[in-house]
Amino acid sequence: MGRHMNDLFGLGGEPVLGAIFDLDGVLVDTAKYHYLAWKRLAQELGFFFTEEDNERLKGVSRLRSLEILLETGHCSMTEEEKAAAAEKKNAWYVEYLHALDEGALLPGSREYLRQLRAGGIKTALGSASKNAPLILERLSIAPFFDAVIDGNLVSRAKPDPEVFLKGAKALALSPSSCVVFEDSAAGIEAARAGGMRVIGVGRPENLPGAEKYVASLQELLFCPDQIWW
Ligand code: B16
Ligand code: MG
Repeated sequence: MGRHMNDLFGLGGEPVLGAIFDLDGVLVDTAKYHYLAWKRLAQELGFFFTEEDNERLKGVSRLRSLEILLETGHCSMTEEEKAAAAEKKNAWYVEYLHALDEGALLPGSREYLRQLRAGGIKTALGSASKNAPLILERLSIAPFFDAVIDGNLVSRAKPDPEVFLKGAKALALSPSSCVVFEDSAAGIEAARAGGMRVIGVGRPENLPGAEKYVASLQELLFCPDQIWW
């Protein structure tokens, strides 16, 4: 018997026709650059921001990240000061992104995208980052996406499902025929709220609610001769 297209995801059930990928933490490791920039801001504010503190910022919007940072350092700012501080952090982050090369792609990312597309699966990006276009371009992976929905196109941050619903719509697919790949708890909640299937990238204990978990996309790769269509 031939393989089912869901074998590309290791999922049973209804056929999956579209895959929506979170960017940071799923396809690419930009967390260290976010961390460097937030740590620099904390230093300016007079406190040390640890890597452990930084875990709380994953998948969270830029402004919310700043608020968490301020909470950590017991600092307060006016809305204007917050806007300026977030802009300053972003300028540093963008500066660090210039050092980004293909080595920042997480294991299996490029090959898995290639295999899905070869299998007729539509692909979209669903990221909170306003820097997603720059990152896709630096890593030469923009051509692997039929649609890119990022922080520039959404008004409600994850766990609101807006980013993924817009992704499914851009692919002209129903949410239930799409699977979302996420590395953050807020992202998993968002995908489920949108009626999508979810594969968690990371440990089940940190990411409740996904249908399946992988440590990286590499685990889902098929050998080319195993694809039947
Ligand atoms: P930016 P994702 C998220 O990307 C990051 O995980 C999160 O740490 C970051 O604060 C957020 O993007 C906003 O990013 O400051 O570049 O607009 O995981 O949703 O791809
Ligand atoms: Mg993420």
